[in-house]
Amino acid sequence: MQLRETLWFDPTMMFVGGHWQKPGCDGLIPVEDPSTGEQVGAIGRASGQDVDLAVQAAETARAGDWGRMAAAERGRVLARMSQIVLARAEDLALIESGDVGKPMNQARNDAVALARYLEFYAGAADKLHGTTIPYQPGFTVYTLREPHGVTGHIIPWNYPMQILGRSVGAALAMGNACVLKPAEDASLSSLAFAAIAEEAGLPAGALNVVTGYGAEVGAALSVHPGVHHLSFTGSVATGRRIQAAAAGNVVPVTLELGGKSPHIVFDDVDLEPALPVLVGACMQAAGQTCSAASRVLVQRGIYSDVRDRMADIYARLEVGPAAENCDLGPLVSAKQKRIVAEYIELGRRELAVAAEGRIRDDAPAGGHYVAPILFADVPPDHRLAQEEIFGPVQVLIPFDDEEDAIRIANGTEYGLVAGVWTRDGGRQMRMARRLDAGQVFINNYGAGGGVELPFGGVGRSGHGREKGFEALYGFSRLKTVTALHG
Ligand code: TXE
Repeated sequence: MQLRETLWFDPTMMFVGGHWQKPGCDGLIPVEDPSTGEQVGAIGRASGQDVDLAVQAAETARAGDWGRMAAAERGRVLARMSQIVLARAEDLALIESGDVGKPMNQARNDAVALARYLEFYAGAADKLHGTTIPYQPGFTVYTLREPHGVTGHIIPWNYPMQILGRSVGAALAMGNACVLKPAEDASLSSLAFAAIAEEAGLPAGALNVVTGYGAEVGAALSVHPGVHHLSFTGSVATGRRIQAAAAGNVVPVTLELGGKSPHIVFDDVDLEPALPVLVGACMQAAGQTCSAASRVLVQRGIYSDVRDRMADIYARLEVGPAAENCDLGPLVSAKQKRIVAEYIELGRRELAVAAEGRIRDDAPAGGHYVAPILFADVPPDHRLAQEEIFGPVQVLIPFDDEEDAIRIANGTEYGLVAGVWTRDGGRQMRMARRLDAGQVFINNYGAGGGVELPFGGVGRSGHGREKGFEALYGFSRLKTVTALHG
């Protein structure tokens, strides 16, 4: 089925104050099919004035029906949204797959994950509350957990449904009114989400979706004085800009900025179940994953065995059009392909290639396909072992012992996720404590899974936590009430 036929809303409209409206300026942004490189549609190109309208609509919602709604009722609306997402999961998967180039099986997972986020936050909406605090005689002191007000959400193109689920889902559960700015490369699922919110009866203005370029719409949203909290997932460079903008208005900001996450494989591990996870944790979404395990650190005694067995897996990896259940689809854009290709060229010049996957013969010539590649014996300070590539590129690094592994694993600017593979219980605990990362997996890896699990980084990977119950603290503020009653 064609992408265009799957859309049940007009993608050139933005969703503001409960209405589908044409952005103020006349421009459109082309929608490209990454599998063919062909234009398959267009979205609206909003401006700073449209952001103003969206923020005003959000403010009106929070002063009105949405702001007055009981927490349990907010939860019911989110639950209805979750059910509609599930009912429309196949359409959502087709939309996402066509828009960002994700194989259908992975896009289906994203749709189900979005439903699960909404389900989780539906149940959590009336569970977070304040406390009473013992103070001096004659006083009653308690805290109130309140929404920030208007929250701004700027999201990237790699997992739009999952990221809006964890971010907007939690913000709505706490009673905030949201303005969502999806990436210009991947706005269709956010617009579909707006249509679902409308169908579920979310009060007008509680969710506003404004499509457009980062430098126009994203920048306007991040400096807007009517926004009380900003949540951003994307590059470090843009994250810095958003943090600086948030500083101007003195509003809190949650930043999730990617990583260079390590898998650390000790020589006591059962390799058979570990190997496909080591590879899959980087090939998911063709490596365009913030938590991609792009560095594989292997203890020297088993290093050559792991390298050879990973090479066997790589030789079977197939890259193909997104409409199919290939291991990898195309990258999202020509720009992303260019960035990744430059890293691969650098690696070919300076490093040893351990293995490569294959682009299928039927992959259309105009698509943004990149064959996965594994580099061996990579010095830990090499650019390919330090910089986020955001493509299907993994590096193998040998290490001697625990101390060496910690030094290498913690030796980048990032700290999002880490995987530790060992049967030694003491070592598992020591490593989990010493790794600079927001999340550590022991004998498994799957940062995308588990909506219950708090997620976020340290260092250049950002700060603040999304997902799980923890996100609700971030999307709310605490008020202390001190009453003197004699
Ligand atoms: O990111 P940007 P890009 C990394 C990854 C990738 C690189 C570049 O390494 O190769 O970033 O990707 C909006 N003010 N990640 O250029 O620019 C933009 O419209 C406000 C990691 O796509 O950060 C989009 O909605 N907003 C990451 C969002 O920011 C602005 C996921 C992300 O775009 C803006 C994506 C501005 N001045 C890329 N400029 C992860 N953590 O998973 C852009 N935007």
